[in-house]
Amino acid sequence: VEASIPEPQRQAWLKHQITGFEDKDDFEKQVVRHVETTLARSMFNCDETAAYAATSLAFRDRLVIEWNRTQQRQTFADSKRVYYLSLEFLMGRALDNAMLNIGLKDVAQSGLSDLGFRVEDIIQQEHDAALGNGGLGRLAACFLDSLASLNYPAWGYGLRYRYGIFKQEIIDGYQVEVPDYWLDFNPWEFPRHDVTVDIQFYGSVNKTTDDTGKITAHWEGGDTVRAVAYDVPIPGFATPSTNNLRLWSSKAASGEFDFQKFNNGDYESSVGDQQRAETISAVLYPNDNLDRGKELRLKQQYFWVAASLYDIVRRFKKTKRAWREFPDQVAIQLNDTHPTLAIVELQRILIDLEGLDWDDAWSIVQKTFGYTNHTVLPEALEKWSVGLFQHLLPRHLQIIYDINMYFLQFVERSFPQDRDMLRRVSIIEESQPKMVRMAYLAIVGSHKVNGVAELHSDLIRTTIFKDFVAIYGPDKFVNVTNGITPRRWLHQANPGLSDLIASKAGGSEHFLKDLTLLNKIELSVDDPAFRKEWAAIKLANKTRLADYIKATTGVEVSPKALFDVQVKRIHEYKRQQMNIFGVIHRYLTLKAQTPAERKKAQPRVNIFGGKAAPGYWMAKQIIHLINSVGAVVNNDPDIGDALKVIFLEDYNVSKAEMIIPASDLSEHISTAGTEASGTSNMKFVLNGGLIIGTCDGANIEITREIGEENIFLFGNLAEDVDDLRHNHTYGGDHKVDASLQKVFAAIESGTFGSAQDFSGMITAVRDHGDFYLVSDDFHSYLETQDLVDKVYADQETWVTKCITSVARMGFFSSDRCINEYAEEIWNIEPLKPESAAGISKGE
Ligand code: 9GP
Repeated sequence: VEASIPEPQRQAWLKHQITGFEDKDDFEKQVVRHVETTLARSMFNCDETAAYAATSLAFRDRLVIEWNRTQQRQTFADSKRVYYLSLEFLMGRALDNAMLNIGLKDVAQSGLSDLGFRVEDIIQQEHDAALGNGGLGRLAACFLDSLASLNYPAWGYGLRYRYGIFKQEIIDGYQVEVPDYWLDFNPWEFPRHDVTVDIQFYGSVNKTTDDTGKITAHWEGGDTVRAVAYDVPIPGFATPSTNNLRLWSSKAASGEFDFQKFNNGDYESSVGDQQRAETISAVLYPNDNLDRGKELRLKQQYFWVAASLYDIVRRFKKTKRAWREFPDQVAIQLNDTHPTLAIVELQRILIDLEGLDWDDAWSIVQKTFGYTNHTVLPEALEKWSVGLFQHLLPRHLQIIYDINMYFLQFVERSFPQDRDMLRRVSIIEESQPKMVRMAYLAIVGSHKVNGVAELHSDLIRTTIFKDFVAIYGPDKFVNVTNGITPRRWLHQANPGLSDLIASKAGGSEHFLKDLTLLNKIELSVDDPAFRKEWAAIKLANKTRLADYIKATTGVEVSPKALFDVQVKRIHEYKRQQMNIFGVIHRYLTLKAQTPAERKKAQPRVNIFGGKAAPGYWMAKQIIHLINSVGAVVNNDPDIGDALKVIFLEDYNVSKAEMIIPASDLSEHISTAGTEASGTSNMKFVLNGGLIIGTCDGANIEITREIGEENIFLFGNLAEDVDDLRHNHTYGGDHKVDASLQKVFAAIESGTFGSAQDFSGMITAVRDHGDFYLVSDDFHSYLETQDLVDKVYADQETWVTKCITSVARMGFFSSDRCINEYAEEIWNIEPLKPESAAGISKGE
């Protein structure tokens, strides 16, 4: 029964409409109130943590008011919404973002100063919300920012992991994983203990036939786990629109604990059900671009999509529309294959629970879903064994078999007698054991499939999904090149540069909403005052990072050196190994020089950061080598400032906000054809750094936008990769470049500690086929790095390149990207705050 205030009493409610603080005085009042009442403290024991909590709560109050209004507006407008299903949302910190998006950071700054705090220190108190691994999760977070900023009616759905991605410590040069207790205090979420869904697992299927001969399946028995909603408000920039991110947490459906067992003295197992249930949302799987096929992961996926769909369907049913109108009201985007079960779950709801015919239901399903593919790496493409499915989700497996049967019959009609085609495209792989191919299921169940950069979209059309293009025609496969939110990645991360740009590009409210306005700064490229300020901002950002490096690693680096940065997940395909081999080559070259020659060399600081999946042995070896090289180089008196090698511990979103603005050169050097897009490449260029990169992912479009003369490209092309690999293994002509051999010799002679520790990295290149083509690209990598040194020596040219590049980065806003999704895939319209009127019917 919906609670609603009777008409005569509404006046009293309206009279007391709450508003958030508007000015400094109001803000201070709210902070003091929260310190004294919500936190039960006083000015005598208000430390920075308490001040952070109270400030967040003051901002949260404001957000919640707008958030309620936005939800009411959306419900009242009753227009189509998009639901973004992502197993990862790498949100980072919320307070700074809320201050800037609402536009009251200066109020907070002076208010906090009155109360005895510095806003920068308060912001630093917040723990990152690290519910993601890398680019995929951060993209989802940028999309939420754009959806709210552009006023789209949109919800995100994810899991509320009790432990996000692990915290990385470096001990004796090795990565050590430590749990991330991020939920200790989190003012940004609202538990909705009244919004729960019971989710079924295991059990069996019974079929019954009614008088008309209609067969209905009943999924019975098994276990039930309860999903509890936690809502996170997502503020738009310079708009009151505040969207919702709903994260599900698991708990036992059967109550807190088994009283019977407890009374019998069996204390441990009395809480067993509760613990088992909570395990589902306990941890984020720490793999980036790797699928391991674990049962708990499949459980997480079903738990999350079933709860989300229940919620979406419940909301739709309140509108009392006919089912066929579902796709006019609901668009669901699958962020990678992780939520693909949603396709099966919706079909199950429609046929088993709502009694629709298969065909009617399936047509609704296909019109509702869109699928984004984020990788072509085979090890990242999800497959689940049929046996596991049968055990965990028996009814879903039956539906998958039916989906596959109808799909293969459809294929057979267009490609009669082409048995090999049927085998190739079947959702069920006829292997031992049989596997369900989730990407194929996602394609078959969606009306659009998109890649995330032009090269990647071309590759999926011509390689992994080629047969599906032949089956469905080319229109189903589209490209939407990724983007980043300039609010976090420029305005928040680099306020100095943001303000300078704003002074030329029509003010921050304008250019941060329409990033193409960046092109206005190209007019100032020759303006000496502008250039001077530009360089000063970069130097200040580098100095800040240098201080941080000194404080955390003890190594002193000169802000005048060229800062060369590679921060991202550690992965062989991203080729941090090639980077560190290049650093070793530089070290050996410097060592062979006279002191006078060394003095002339361009000083560099090579900065690395990134986590290795705990079970990824080679990635951990790469981290160890970087640290071992650093230990030698940084302490070699011959070298001094000419070269420093730094590994920054525990790379995450808030550290990225500090590191990226301080970069002169960043490395995006994946083997061509392996990095679907990359998004940090966009962040670095937007912050006035140049990039060295391969012709891969979005590097190609960045080059197209900023001009070839402003990027350092090198290496083999994607189209040549297969042949090169083939030749390595079968051609007998795999020669390792002479300078790389010298690098290997130095490692093997023990220059950086026990050679054995790094033998895997060397043999992978020299003896095991060099799958990632390090040896093939090494020479042109070194040449290009030499070119970087030369160009950097001429600071005037360098600064011109940086300014010009930033001016041309407008295309890479996630706003552009979201507008493309809205138009080409979701068919949704923004809902501007002014257009709404009326009172809510309740969400
Ligand atoms: O590896 C891609 C990365 O290139 C891309 O930028 C990101 C967002 O589209 O997705 C990553 N893919 C995955 O993490 C797994 O598919």
